[in-house]
Amino acid sequence: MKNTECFFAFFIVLAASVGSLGQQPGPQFFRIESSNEVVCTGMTADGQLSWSNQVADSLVHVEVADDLAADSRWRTYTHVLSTGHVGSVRLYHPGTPEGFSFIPAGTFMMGSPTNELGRNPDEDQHQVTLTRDFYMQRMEVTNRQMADVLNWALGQGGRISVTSATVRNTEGIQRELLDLDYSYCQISWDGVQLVVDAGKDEYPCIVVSWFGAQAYCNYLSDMEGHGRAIVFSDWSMDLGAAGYRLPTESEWEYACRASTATAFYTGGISYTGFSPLDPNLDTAGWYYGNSTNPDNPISSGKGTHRVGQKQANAWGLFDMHGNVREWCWDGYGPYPGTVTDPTGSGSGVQRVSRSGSWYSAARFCRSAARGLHSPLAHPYYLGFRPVRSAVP
Ligand SMILES: [Ca+2]
Ligand SMILES: [Ca+2]
Repeated sequence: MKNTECFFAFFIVLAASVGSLGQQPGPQFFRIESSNEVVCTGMTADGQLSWSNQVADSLVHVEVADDLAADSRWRTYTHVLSTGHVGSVRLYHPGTPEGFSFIPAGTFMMGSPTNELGRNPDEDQHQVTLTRDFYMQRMEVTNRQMADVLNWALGQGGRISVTSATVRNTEGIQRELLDLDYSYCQISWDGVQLVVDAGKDEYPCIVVSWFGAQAYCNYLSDMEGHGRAIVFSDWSMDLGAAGYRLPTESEWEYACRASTATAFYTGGISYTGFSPLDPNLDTAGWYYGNSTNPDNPISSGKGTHRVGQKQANAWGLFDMHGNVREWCWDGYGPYPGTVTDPTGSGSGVQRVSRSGSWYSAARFCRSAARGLHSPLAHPYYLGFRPVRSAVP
C-alpha cells in the first residue's frame, strides 16, 4: 500500500527518441509504473533517471501517448528493464495542476544567435540556469477563467471592487486589474457578477494589466489553498512560494523552447513579416499573417482565436507563439551574463511580454523576442498564463 503513490509518482516525456522503445513521430509522453521494488526517485541534469531499491533486470511498465490530454490514447509497453532507461527524459508528477505542464529545472541558452533572421539587439545569448521545477498553464488564461476567478474573489468579500468601468484590488496598493468599459474587453459587469461576451469563453483574456494578471494568480492561489506568491502591499513576488504567479522572462523562454534552439519551437524562421506566411509559425500560432477571424474581428478582420488550436510544443504548451502576448514578471532591461534564477531588471519600470500576438509580424513571435509595456497598459493583444513553483 505504501507504494501506491509511487506507482504513478512520475510522468515522463521524452522529446527525443529512445532506441529501446522505437521511434515515434512528434512529441511523446511517457508514464512509468514501477514494480514493487523499484521506485523512480529523480532525474539528473542530463536526463538520467535514478531509482531506489534498484534490482537488476526488474521490470517496469512504460506507457506512451502523443497527447497528455488524451488519456485514452496511452499505449503500454511492458518488459522494459529499469536499468535500461537512459536518454533525454522529462518528469511529470502528480502534483501537476489540471491544465498545466510540469517544467523541469534545467540550464539553457536564452536569447537568439546573431544570425537569426529578424532578431533584435536586446536578445544577447547567455546561459541561464533555473533551479526550480515549475508548472505552467498549457493554455493562455481564457475570459471564462478570468471571470470565474474574479467572481469567486468578489464572493469572498473584501478582495476586489467592481463597477461597470473597472475591476480593482482592495488589499494593499490598489490598481486597475481589468478595464471593463474599454471597448475591446470581452468581460463586463451585469450589476451582480462578471459575465463573458457570448461565444468568447474560450478566447484568451485581453485588456488585463500586469497587476490584473498577478491578482488573478493570487485569487487562484486563495481558491486552491496555496500560499500567495504575490504581496499586494508592494506588488513583490516570491519565487519560493507555492502559489500561482507570472513566469519570469527566463522561465517563459525556457518553457517555450522545450529544448529547441530555433526561432520557433517548430523550427526556423523564413519570413519576418506577415506575407508570405512563415510555415513554421503558421503551424504553431496565430499572428498577423493568419489571424483573420470572422467570429472575433478585433482589427481589420483579424483577432484572437480560441486557445489551444495550433500545435503544442514538446512540453504540451499551446500558443507560446502568437495569439496573445503574455505578461512576464520581469522589469525590462539588458540581459546579464551567465546567471541563475534571474528575475529581471530591478530598475525596469516597463514589464516584459513574450510570445507576440495575433497582431504581430512573425519576427515578434520568435522564442527569443521581447516586448515591453507599462504595467498598467492593457492592449487588445496582451494576456498571460500563470505558473507555480513546484514546491512541496
Ligand atoms: Ca475603465
Ligand atoms: Ca501567446
